[in-house]
This record gives sequence, C-alpha cells and structure tokens, in this order.
Amino acid sequence: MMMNKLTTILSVLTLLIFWSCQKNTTTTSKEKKPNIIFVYLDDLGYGDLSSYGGDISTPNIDNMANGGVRFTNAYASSATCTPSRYAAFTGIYPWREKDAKILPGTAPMLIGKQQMTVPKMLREQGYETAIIGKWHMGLGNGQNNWNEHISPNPNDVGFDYSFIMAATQDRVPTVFIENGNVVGLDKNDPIEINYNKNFPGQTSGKENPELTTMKWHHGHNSSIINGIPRIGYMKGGKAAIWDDQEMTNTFLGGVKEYIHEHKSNDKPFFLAYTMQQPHVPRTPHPDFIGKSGKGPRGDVIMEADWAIGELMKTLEKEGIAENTLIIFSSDNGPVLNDGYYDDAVEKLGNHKPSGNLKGGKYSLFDAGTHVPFITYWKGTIQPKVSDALVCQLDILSSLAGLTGSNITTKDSEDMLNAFLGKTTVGRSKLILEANTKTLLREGDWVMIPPYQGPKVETQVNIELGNADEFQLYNIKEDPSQNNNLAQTNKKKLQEMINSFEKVRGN
Ligand code: NG6
Ligand code: CA
Repeated sequence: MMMNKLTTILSVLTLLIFWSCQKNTTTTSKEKKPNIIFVYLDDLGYGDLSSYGGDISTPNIDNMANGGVRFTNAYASSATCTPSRYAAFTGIYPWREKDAKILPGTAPMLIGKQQMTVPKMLREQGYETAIIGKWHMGLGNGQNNWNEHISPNPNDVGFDYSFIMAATQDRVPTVFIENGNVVGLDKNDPIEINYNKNFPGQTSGKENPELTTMKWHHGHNSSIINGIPRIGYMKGGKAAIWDDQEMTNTFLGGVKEYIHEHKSNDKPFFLAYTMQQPHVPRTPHPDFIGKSGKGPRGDVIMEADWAIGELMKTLEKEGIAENTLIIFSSDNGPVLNDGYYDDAVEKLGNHKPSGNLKGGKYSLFDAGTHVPFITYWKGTIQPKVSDALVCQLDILSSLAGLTGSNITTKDSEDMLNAFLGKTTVGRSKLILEANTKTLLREGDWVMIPPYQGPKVETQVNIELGNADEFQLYNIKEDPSQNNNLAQTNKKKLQEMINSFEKVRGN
C-alpha cells in the first residue's frame, strides 16, 4: 500500500518534471533573443549615403536602409565623438558627465565601473558582448603603462571581448588593444606616450614636415607614424603599430571571426562594430583609392560600405541573418578638412555631406548631431521611412525592451516600437550638445540659447551656431535653419526655454 502510494507520487513527479522541461525547451526556442549588431561610423554626415541623397555610392548600406527602417529624424547625442559614444553606451546625457569631451589617448576610463551600460544590461539578459573598432572613451587610470595590462578597459564596463583602438586614428597610441593588452607588442621596445612634449631625438610633424606623406593643416603635428603626423607623441612599440590602410580589414576580420565563433552558442551576442571611417586620417585600402572620385573621404566611405556588405554576407553565410538586429548610425556630423590636406574640400563636387542641414561636426546647428540611423532585421522589420524623433541615447532602454530587461535610465527612452518600424511616434523632446553647449529639439522645433564663441570654426569651415541672441527654428519647414523665428514667435520661444530648463535642471 505504502509502496504503491510512493510509486504514484514518484510517477506524478516524473511527469511534472518532464512536462516542465518540455515547456522550457519550447519557450526558449520560440523566444530566442536576436543577436544585435551596432554599426557605428565616425563623422558620417546626414547626407553622406546615397540612400540619404548623397553623391557617393553606398549600395550595401542603402540595402539596409531600403530593407529596414530609414530614420529621417534621428540624432547622436553630441556633435563630437566621446560624448556621443558615452550616451550611446550608457543611456545618460553626456552633459551630465563633465569629462565627456573629446579625449586624448591618455585619458582615464570615462565610464564608471558601477555604471549601467548597454552591454552590461544585455549580459544580464543572457548575451555575450563585444566591441571591435574605435573606443575613445578613455582607458586605464590616466597613468597607463601601455606595456602592461591596461585596466579599466571595455571589459570592465560590460564587454566580454574587446579589440579596439584607444582613441582615434589620428591620436597616439597607434596600436590595437585586445582585452586590455596591446597586440603584437615587443617587450624589448616598450611604448611611451606623452601628449605634452616630444621624446628627445624624435622627429615630429611640426619640425620635420618633409618626412610626412600626409600633410597636416591644423593640429596633427606631433609624432609621425606611417608617414602620418598624429596628435600626441609616441615612442617605441614599432612591432605593434597598426597598418592604417589595413585597418578596415583588421576590424572586419575580427568581426567575421567573432560572428563565426558565436553564431551557434546558446547565448545570443551583442557586437558593437565601431568603424573608423570617415574620420581623419582617411587612409583607404589601395583597392579603394580613387574609387569615389571625391578624394580619400569619399573613398573611405565606399570602403566602409564595402565592409558592411561583407558583414551582411557573413550573417547570411553563417545562417543568422534572420536572427540579427542591426542598428546603424554615426557618432556626429560631417567635417571635410579636419586637420590634414586630403582633398576632401577640393574634390567634393556636388556631394553634400550634411544634406540640406546647416553646420556639421562641432556645431550646434542641426548637422552636428542629425545623422543617418537605420534599423534592419531581415524578415522581422518591414521596410519603412520613419520621421520618429529618436536618439542613440535610446538604445539602452529600447534594447532592454527588446530583451526583457526592465533596466532604464532617466534619459534613455524606450523607442523599441519605432526601432522596429511599428510606429512613427518617437520621443517628444531631446537635448543635444556641442562642445558642452546644449540646445533643445522638441517636436519640429529647435531652440539654441545664446552662446559666446566664434560664429565659424574657420579651420574646419563650419558654422558653430554661437550667437548673442536666442535662435528658434522650425526644422520641418526650414531644415537649413535660415529663418530664426525667435523674434516673431515669442510664445513658442518661451515654451521652448521653459521645456529646456526643465530637463537641464534635473
Ligand atoms: C579634434 C581634432 C580633430 C579630431 C577631433 C576628434 C585637432 C586640431 N582637431 O581636436 O582632427 O580628431 O578632435 O574627433 O587636433 S572625434 O570625432 O573623435 O570627436
Ligand atoms: Ca566622430
């Protein structure tokens, strides 16, 4: 009797366990989270892609744009790199962090170890995470010995794997860093970095222009590496110095390998593929030299487009195209001459890097932050052009929404439905930043408070948006910001000022 009862209990238990296992398997396979790839270009303008009206052929990115959601009102948080990246990866406005400014290669890690980041949030949701490409958010403690393990590095703020350049292609150290260690370093030829003074006996772009193969126009006259004068001085580390023309292949190779190794893991992956184009120095691979007819700037945009085509082919080949969401954007607006004579101005022709927007990189005007933004997910996202107002700041909360996390920040808004093309309703307002100065976009309106400073940054020939008076524009009716309505629409101006102060004040 006793035995019989026990057997029944045992069989019921077995059945229950079996049933719950079954249930779990079906749930996971049905709800497998997508891989996510964030493709982030450097200084690509709103008008730089053919799908956004540009006169440079970018067929692979255009395929994404035409097969996904092409946003026409999407923004980087800032008109320069470091602050935009900070916002994109942390979901926090960069003007809340005083050090979120263009950083030298020796700057300490900008993101706090305790701070929430997109990869940290995704890791909690079962993702493997990686960054391959440009970092530019500081590394180590500000006193780095580049010949030893550098910490903190991206792996300390949420990335399981990192293969990066520390700052920019025009800044030392000109070496790749993998998981905190310089790649290919010969310990007998240690790296030394100094942003203030040169090492005794070393040449520089300033003193030895005859040794350079790319001529500097402004800045960029410190150490000469691979014939290119850079920002900052570097000594040693010869074996580890990157090959500028091969950089696209190096990062792409890393991306392909990462995808191959992670495609069939139980875990989905988040990969930030942060490309160096078209930031200076523009060093296209020989296969792309002369391709655009617009000089190196056009050539490297075509090169980046090719690499993105390779990325798409890889996803197809590895069989994960339909389970991968791609978010494509740029960290700030465009600039032509950003410090080197490289024909960007002379060979521009009819191409308009800012499209019909005013300003460019560094600018409070719209082209500083208004950038291409595309979401693509084969078979899931239906093609659409969306005028929803979204920002890279929203990636954190939107991906949280996608992956079942309830993490959010006070600045990042869940724009998942806009990202997936299910709605064209975006955020109602957004604070934008250029060189620590802020402005408000709300609805179709933009309000720029008065700021001191030059009207034009003459070296790069970009209108900065500084003015003694308030500026108010209707971006929809006047995308080129030619009609300042601050005097004629005082009611709207006051509304905008109040709204701006509300966000800035908390
Ligand atoms: C500026 C550099 C510019 C570029 C920029 C950073 C000079 C004169 N200009 O200081 O060439 O490197 O910093 O660009 O040095 S960003 O896209 O990374 O923000
Ligand atoms: Ca940039």
